[in-house]
Amino acid sequence: MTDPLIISCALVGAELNRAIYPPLPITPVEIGIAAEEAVNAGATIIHLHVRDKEGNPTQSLDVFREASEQIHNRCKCILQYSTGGAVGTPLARRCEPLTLKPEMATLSMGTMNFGAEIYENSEETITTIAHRIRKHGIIPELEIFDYGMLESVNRFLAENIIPKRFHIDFVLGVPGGMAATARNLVMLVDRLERNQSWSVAALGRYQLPLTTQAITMGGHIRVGIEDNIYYRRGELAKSNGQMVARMVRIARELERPVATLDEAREILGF
Ligand code: KMH
Ligand code: ZN
Repeated sequence: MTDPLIISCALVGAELNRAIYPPLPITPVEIGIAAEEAVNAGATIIHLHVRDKEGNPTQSLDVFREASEQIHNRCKCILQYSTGGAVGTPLARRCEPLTLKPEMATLSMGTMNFGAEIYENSEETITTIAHRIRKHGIIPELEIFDYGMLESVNRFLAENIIPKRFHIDFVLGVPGGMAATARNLVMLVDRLERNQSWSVAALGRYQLPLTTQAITMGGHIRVGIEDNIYYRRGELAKSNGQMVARMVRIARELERPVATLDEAREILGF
């Protein structure tokens, strides 16, 4: 039987600003409110990036702590910290918030062009972040931007670098990574072990079709402003909650139940 659908919401990311998306949640209070809306709409995982007082991306432990408190005071969810941060964030800084021991954290599985920039995830970087994740008993979400990164997972597993329990997220449509096409998603999923939990996050206009495809394939989904600011062509999304609510409606039509928090924790192997 297909597992209930885990919906993850990526609230803010590191690449956007208010000139691009005016309602972007920036302060810990705004991030807390955005998380509450997303969770009330049906999300069980909040993928978390935070911003400093000027609105710039930061991996500051203090800001992660503040935002996490704001979220936990408002709603119950699995917090998933980003260890990717923004392109160019130094390794030590990327790891900093992990000492707060969130339930989940991301682990990007390879270096890539990221638009005009280079998103650095050398073997040393992956190994260092993976070590911290293991040390704190965090469940990693392996971020797969390209097919070769999926191939690397087995190598890092064999070398005992990444823990045995992990979730896989295919992030498709980054310029420099794998395109967000239906065929690519099928090809990636075909490479997985049968019981491996996976989700898809697709950028921009590909978010809606690829997440809908994942629902039909038995996978899980990530939506949210980090990946897509448009509700439909030419119309900015009102909020993260609005994006989650649409996927809940689609899942309902497709007769795929949406996971409760307990179900999500069980599926992810907590
Ligand atoms: N901001 C990207 C460079 C993650 O959250 O782990 C990296 C990213 C992945 O967003
Ligand atoms: Zn992210």
